[in-house]
Amino acid sequence: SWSSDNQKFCMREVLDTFKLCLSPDKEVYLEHYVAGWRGLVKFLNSLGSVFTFISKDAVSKIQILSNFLSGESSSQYVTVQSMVSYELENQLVDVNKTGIHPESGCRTLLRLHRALRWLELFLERLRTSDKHSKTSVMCSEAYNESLAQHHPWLVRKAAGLAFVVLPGRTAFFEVMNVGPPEQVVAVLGEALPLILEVYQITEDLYAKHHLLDLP
Ligand code: 1PX
Repeated sequence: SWSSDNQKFCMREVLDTFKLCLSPDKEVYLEHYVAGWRGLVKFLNSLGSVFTFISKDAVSKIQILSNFLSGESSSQYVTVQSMVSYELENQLVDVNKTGIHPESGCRTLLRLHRALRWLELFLERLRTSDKHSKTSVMCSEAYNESLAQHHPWLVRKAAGLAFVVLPGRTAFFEVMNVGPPEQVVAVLGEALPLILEVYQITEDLYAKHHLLDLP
């Protein structure tokens, strides 16, 4: 996400990572999923320290999944599908909500999966916005429709305060570093269907295995 020549962040590269997530038979590669989030966190960090409490949580989840990816059972963590089968078959998931296995891959990925829904809603708003639209409004609408439903009051409050200081649309597009607004719109239009597909495949998989409300 940081191009080597000028060391500037580029959102196009991050969004491309999500395209790499889908295997030919529509499984979701965990490695690219995690890499996509890593890129998004870099972007978030470049927006300022107000967002640190958000990026810290994302980083800790990325770290948990990275540890599985490079751990002794790494071959079980190639795709989200293989992770779910492996963790369920080996009773590594807190399905009975007894507090064991608080850091399973399944529950950790679920948090990022819910955040991916926020991302999709936010990017869709950005894509269809005009120069008078406010990023803070787009962001909080997307949040209220998705992640907020899983967060306690205090987190919602803190998130709301952070959204207020988001840069305006013009500055935001500049930080994305994909070119003029028309180019941003085109890049978003290309990436969104892929993000949506990754989201939907994960959602269906989790629904099938009754994993959508893992503690
Ligand atoms: C072109 C635009 C790109 C924007 C990229 C921004 C990347 C944002 C990354 C956000 C990742 C958030 C992950 C949150 C996971 C979560 O829900 N964690 C909670 C539950 O975890 P637990 O382990 O306790 O069950 C945790 O409580 C979260 C705490 C931190 C607050 C989360 C607020 C999320 C707001 C999401 C919107 C980010 C705003 C970015 C503005 C651009």
